[in-house]
Amino acid sequence: MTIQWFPGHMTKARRQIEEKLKLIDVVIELLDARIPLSSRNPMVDEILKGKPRLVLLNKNDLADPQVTADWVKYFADQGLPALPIDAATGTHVKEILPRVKQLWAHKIERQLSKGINPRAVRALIVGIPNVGKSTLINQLAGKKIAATGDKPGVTKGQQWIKVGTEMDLLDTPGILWPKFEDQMVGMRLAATGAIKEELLHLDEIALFVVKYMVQNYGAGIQERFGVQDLPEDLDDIQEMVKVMEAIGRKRGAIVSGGKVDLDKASLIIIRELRAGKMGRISLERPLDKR
Ligand SMILES: Nc1nc2c(ncn2[C@@H]2O[C@H](COP(=O)(O)OP(=O)(O)O)[C@@H](O)[C@H]2O)c(=O)[nH]1
Ligand SMILES: [Mg+2]
Repeated sequence: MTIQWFPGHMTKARRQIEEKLKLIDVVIELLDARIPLSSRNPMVDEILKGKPRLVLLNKNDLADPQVTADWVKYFADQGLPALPIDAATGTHVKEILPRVKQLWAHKIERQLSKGINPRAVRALIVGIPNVGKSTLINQLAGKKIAATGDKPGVTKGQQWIKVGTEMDLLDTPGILWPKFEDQMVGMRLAATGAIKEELLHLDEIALFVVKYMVQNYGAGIQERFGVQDLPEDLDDIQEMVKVMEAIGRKRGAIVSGGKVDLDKASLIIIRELRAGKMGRISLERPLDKR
């Protein structure tokens, strides 16, 4: 992930998506199931201007299934259908086409009633960097990948990928920027690997992860790292650092003199989280304070 977002880049990204929107019927908004709102572009409603939209909660293999179910309900309550998927393995990817068709069914019916042969529904994937857009495009393309080349009315350079006979997917996604002004959003993005960790201190990110885990997945920490007592006061940083030290000790992150190397411990915590080794963990809930 190399994009550094400056206001000029945002304007350009927005313009590029608006160009693509002219060509398409349905938008597929890709979010990270572990942090759906933090991985969402703050202006997405404004940019998409009421296009029919399917929300996909990707990387659901790493997210807490119960929390993901809460998010599906959260989006449904706002009138947005949402579907959890794993683009990497293709789990539930087959359900995307029927959902997209549902969103376009009214148009197809109208065309049929006028005696017009309906064309394939045209879709575009949008999302922030690293959310899995390319992985999903490849997964949807599968072996049936068939770039149809320059169709009339298609912007130069854009190609359509045929997903069966009923959906055409634009081969390049719309890239959106996240809402990093908010410090908690930045933490969640860094913890999941959506933004470069060099932008934040590793120990700060690890501290955030440990605090969230103590709050929501305490038993997991106790089992995996053999930490006996967990702090009751979530704002007691010294106690949280002790948990980090216990994890570091368990993983052998020791410097000479037997002290725990907190940087190393932080890296271990973040790596294990991202690899799903601590279990399926969500770092954002619909009811979290924002
Ligand atoms: N665990 C997991 N990893 C995924 C999934 N989808 C994508 N990834 C990984 O996320 C990273 C970014 O994916 P990519 O498709 O390049 O994101 P893009 O920047 O939005 O195009 C890659 O390492 C993918 O392998 C998923 O469903 N589960
Ligand atoms: Mg990509």
